[in-house]
Amino acid sequence: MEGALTARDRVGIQDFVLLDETTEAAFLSNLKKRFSKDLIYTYIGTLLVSVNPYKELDIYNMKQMDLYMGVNFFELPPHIYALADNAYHTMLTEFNNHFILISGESGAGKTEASKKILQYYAVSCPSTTLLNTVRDKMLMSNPVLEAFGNAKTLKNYNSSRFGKYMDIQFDSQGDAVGGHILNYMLEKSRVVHQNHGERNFHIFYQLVEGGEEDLLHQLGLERDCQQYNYLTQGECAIVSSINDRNDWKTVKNALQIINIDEINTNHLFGTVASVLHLGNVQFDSDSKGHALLNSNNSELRWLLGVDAHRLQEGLTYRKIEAQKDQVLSPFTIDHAIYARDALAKAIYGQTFTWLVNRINESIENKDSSRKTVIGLLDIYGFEVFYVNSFEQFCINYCNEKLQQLFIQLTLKAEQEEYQAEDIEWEPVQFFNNKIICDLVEEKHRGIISILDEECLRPGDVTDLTFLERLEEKMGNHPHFVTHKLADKMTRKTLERGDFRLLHYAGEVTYCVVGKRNHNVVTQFKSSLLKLTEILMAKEAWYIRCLKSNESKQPGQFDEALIRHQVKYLGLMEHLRVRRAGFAYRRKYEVFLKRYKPLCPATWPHWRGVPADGVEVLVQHLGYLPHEYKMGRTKIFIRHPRTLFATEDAFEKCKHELVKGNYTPSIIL
Ligand code: AD9
Ligand code: MG
Repeated sequence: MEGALTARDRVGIQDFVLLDETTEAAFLSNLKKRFSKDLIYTYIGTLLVSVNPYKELDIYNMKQMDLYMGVNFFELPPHIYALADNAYHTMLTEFNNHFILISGESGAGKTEASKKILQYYAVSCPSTTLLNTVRDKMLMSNPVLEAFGNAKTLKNYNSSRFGKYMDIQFDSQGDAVGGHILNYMLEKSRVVHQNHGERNFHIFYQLVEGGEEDLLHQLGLERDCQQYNYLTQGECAIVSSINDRNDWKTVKNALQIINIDEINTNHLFGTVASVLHLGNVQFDSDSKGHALLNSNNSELRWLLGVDAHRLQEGLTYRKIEAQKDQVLSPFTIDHAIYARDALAKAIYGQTFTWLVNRINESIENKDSSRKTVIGLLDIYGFEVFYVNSFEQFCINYCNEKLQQLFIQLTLKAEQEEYQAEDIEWEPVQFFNNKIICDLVEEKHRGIISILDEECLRPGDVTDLTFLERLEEKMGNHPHFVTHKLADKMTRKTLERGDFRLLHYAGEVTYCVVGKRNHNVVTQFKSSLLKLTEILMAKEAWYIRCLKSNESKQPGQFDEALIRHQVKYLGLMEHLRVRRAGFAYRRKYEVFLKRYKPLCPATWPHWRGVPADGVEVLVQHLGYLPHEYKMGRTKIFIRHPRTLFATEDAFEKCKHELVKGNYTPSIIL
């Protein structure tokens, strides 16, 4: 009977912490119930779980933003705006730095989530005309970076092929006054090669499809993607759900807003066009097997600003320094193609870096006054393809690192803190993926170190000798499988030239052929290390994005797929820790300093030790014994509602204090 149904029956539970039982089945059933009502957000305490609806929902408008502004977290249904607002207000109250870690596999909704948060801050923070300009620039950096850094993959039609960490800077009034972007390893190989069903970076198609007639003429381009080798390998240059022409207009407009002038814009598109022309450069072979530029090649004249003769030489000869002389050694066709593609990748990579630098200049705040930041981390998600190469190895390693950070900051740190504070605690078991991070990155022993050693070792080093070294050193590792062991362990065969890693999120078979790009991976490792340090110095908020189905269909809840993600993201363990634990903790000194006006015994001064003052204060406020625990240095509050009620009382009292007619009394 519909009438007898409670809200809980109809729309499920808004916070998993309040579920009757913490089983996976109950978790999934709640998620499914909510998803069927288009309720894609659910909390686990202050962590937000989001399920990709694959359809536009009317929940991201101004009205909704207004609704969530300045409202306590649990007073309204779960929403990404609530999390953004809570992070913002905590930052203002405590004047410290925060970051929002958005994770989930490819296509789960991370980039969409990060855009929603940025939009929320752009609208909700106080504004002036000057600040509006900064905000517009920050917002407009998105379409530009997506055009140059995102592409259609089999997993996601707008897949981020670079990692992005963006700091939004706020002044002490809470105004968003500037920002800074760090970018991580762009998947440059896509410029020259795309798998079947995938595309190159969006900007190429946008330029060819949307570029104005005279611009195309000036750049020597035809309005036909099929003419360009670098655009046709995936055999899907035109995709019905991607509107390259409209996106071109958006990007052009965005470039103007972020102050890239006409000259630089022309150079930028000239470079993009050069890459397309370069991809069409063909080679013939002379009688000795040396590469020659194909006589039909008219492409070189379009490679802007470069002397055609020198370029031709560079693509067909290697320059060897012999004592004081330079000797030119001719390339074979294969070498020439390799050189051409390497040049195209380098040009595109440099262009992307230039673009990020220009965006940073345009959103930078030069004022030296102290600011606090909220960092948004949106990195390429875990992915498994039919063929997985060096790029997937780096992307999946990056996801291991973020999972490790999550574990360290939540499951591990949380439990260690209870121990350190002498809070009684029943430990929760969880899978710690440190073992996989170590397998990849450990000094002298990890895969990256072995790759480094192999690349520097003199003698006949090949992809297969690298694989042999891996087998020799890693053969017994529980998360590493070579073709020798494959049958025994997983009953799935491996090709010679492949190895398999058992990642936290699933098995991935990597092909080592052509891989040994040790400088890039070593740099990537150290940039991830730096990123971890940046994040560890801030207070964390989490959004865990779940992919609802593989076919990108609205309304489809693929239970097996979602169960798998819930498992590897550690959501059940997180729930157990949250449920048994305490949502908030504050140092006694900090808690007392803020809330002492709420109690006559602590206001205006408490003369004893802070812990006793806090005890007197919370007794006065009527906290029940199960709602809090007193640790060695901190008070632990079980549910955020208790803290929010205290905070509301404080706000009221602040108001009265300002009016000068306040006497501390029981408020809760
Ligand atoms: V990847 O690791 O960059 O390949 P993401 O970033 O996790 O991946 P993305 O945010 O790009 O995925 O989302 C994929 C697609 O799902 C989007 O293009 C939308 O079509 C769809 N999506 C994601 N989130 C939402 C949402 N909140 N509402 C509606 C959404 N559609
Ligand atoms: Mg993305």
